[in-house]
Amino acid sequence: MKRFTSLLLFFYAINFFYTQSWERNLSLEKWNFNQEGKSEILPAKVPGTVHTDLYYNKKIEDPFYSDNEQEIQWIENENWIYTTQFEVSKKELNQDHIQLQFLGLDTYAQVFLNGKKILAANNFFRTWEVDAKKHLNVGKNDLKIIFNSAVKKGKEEMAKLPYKLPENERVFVRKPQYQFGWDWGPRLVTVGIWKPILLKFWNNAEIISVKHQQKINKENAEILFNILVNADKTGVYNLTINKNKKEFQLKKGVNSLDFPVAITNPQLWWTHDLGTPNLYHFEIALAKGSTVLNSKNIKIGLRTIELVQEKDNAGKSFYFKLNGKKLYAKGSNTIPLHSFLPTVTGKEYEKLVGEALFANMNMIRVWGGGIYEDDALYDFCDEKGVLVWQDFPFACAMYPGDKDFLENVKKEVVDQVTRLQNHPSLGIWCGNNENDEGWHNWGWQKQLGYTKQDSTKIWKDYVKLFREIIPKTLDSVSAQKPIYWQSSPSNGWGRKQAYTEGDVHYWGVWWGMEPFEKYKEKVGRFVSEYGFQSMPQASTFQAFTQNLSFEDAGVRNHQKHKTGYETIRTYMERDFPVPEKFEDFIYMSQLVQASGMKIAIEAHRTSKPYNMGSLYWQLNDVWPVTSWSSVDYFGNRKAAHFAIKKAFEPTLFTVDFKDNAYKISLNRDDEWVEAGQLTVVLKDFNGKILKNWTKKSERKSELEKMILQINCPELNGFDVNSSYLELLWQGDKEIRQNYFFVAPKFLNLTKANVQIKKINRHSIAVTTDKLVKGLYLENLYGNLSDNYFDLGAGETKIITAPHEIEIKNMKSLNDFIQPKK
Ligand code: BMA
Repeated sequence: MKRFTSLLLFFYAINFFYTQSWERNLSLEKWNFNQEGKSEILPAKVPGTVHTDLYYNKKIEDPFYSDNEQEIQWIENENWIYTTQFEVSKKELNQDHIQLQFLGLDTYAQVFLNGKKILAANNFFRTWEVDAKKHLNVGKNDLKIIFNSAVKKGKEEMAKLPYKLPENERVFVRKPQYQFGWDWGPRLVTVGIWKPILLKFWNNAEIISVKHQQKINKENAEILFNILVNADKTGVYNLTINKNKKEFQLKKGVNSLDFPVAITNPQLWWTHDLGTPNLYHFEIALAKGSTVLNSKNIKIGLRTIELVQEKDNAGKSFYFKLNGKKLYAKGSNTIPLHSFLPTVTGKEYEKLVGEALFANMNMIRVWGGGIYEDDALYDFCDEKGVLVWQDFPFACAMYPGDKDFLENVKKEVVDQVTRLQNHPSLGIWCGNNENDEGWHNWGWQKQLGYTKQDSTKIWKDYVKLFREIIPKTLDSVSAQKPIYWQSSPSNGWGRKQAYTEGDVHYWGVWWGMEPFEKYKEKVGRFVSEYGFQSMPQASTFQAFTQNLSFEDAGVRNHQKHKTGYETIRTYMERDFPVPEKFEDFIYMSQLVQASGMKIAIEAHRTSKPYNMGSLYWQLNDVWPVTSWSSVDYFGNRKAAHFAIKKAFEPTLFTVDFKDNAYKISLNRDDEWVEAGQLTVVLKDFNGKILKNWTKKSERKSELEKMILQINCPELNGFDVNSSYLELLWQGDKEIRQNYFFVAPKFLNLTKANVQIKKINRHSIAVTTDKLVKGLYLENLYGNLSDNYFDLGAGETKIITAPHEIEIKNMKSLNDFIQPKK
């Protein structure tokens, strides 16, 4: 972050000398804060939050530790004042235009410059710009921001309505909804300056925004830039885009300039699995004569994207076409990276996208209870070829429909769509998360005692917001028509249509307590959520408690689902041994989650093209917690993450047991295979080969031709509890997978002698004398290339890591299973 800041400073300095516009980052000044009505003034970190500031000043304990969360709820009801003093030079004050730009204020902020109120902000997601010149002095200037309690504001608004909207005051407040508490996150309703404050100087004219449209043909493409320029003086100006230069006669005020740029031999932007995510870099400079006034850099990816919904026998398709090619979406849902967003650095976004890539994902869904993400997230997705499904930040509730609220949302949409629309990774915008499903399926009308009139009004407000205001504003701001989907999911998981059209959040597993096997039946056209919780590794628990026990207040507080631990236990009992010790229970909970995710993803992928997308819930965490994540708060990959990676591989085996036979087939994203051989070996746990089957294909052939069927009588005489199938594909690639006939708790596993040999600092070789299942290697220094894997007797597996490997502990399912006599 530091390096980033100095780079920024360097950039500002360059701008200062060569252009007529520059910015100063006021976040770098010395800031103080205090609680309104209290005299103690403390240093503050900007950007930041009041919670982190109180913590850095030792006024509160670590909000994430144990159940400290409960102790610090008072903060949300107070008002907080942030102040700074900054110098302005004579030269600076001589500039024609000086503006204060607030890139993110959380949320109800009254801003005073030298005692004059210059802004009343009321939306976390908006950016604010104020003419400051007339209020500034040469020398010292005072900036003061009073943050009013968002909770109190929300409650005031709530009291104005004759009915109660689900959920609580959060729906009245344009602020990340997860901060009010979620089933994986604490309630930490912050206030503060969450993004930098800039002091901008410009003369003559400045670029306000850059949008673009694309026309792509085989041999050439055209990018039609649309650039908004605010000119202060009429006259002739010129715009340069890379090497292309054009003159424009500008009028005073806002000018909309079109600037086509031709591209020969266009290289398209693809997701990483379908091709290369090619990007074109453009520098756009506005000049008067030879003086550059203002410049902007953007990266553009040439691509088309469609959401195909065609009627078919079952209902309606739901899939994306990227550059005319069908895309099977493999991915996850992301939530914000932290409860305190300003602590998140670019590096962490890089890691998040890195984990998506590690697990073979080509899409992430930025979920509606969070935020419009940081530029860094979309930049990495552009670069790495990952599509983004972006929800507008509304979730699991109904929202008000008064004029002020709607107007506020409209402006928010303008700001955010303007900021994000050039990213090739941004594939689809979605109105909200589960509001529609909630309204039609969660019984709010009854619970909250609505009259018919109330219901009509609330639904009308929904329609207005999500079917009119948001899509219309989105369209009007976008240079190219974007894809808009009104709500995710389109139908609740209890309804038939959920599986025949649109997208579905299938929560029969977990919420409905249905067995994992149900994943095979409940396959929708595009499953945009499904998931199962697991506990994070012991070291993550140790970050917030010293007492690893279910009775511990911290352990309880770091599980936000009412029956979370019981649900994990119930599923564990079905298929796995249930260990006594807390740390072993953690390990087993991860295997349970991994097995569920494997079943789900395989069910989805084998249903292709009926199903064309599988986004599990959820990739990451906002704090250390037991949740549905596959990577914990500290970045540790859970067992599920490795299982997901394998299930999302471009080629995988699937085994279908039907009509007394095992059908073994290859599943590939491209629907055919090169010449190769399929081998199935029946082995016992000591590595003895009991039987084998092969199928050869001489030529490139369709997948259907590569199915190997083993009829049950062929397995007669073998013990299914003590043997397994080793599946091997040798073709363009070599792929190996194991298939077990029974659930882990029925396997006759025995103690194995696992040996680890260090090859060098970054790699080890693992061997075993007997089949070892779910082998967990606890590395002192972080994630490994594989973990929680099975290893057959006599096999060797090489494990690598970019950092040091030092295995301090091992666990496997073998440790927990008593062999049947
Ligand atoms: C989904 C999400 C979240 C929630 C998750 C787990 O439906 O949209 O609201 O955290 O379920 O319950």
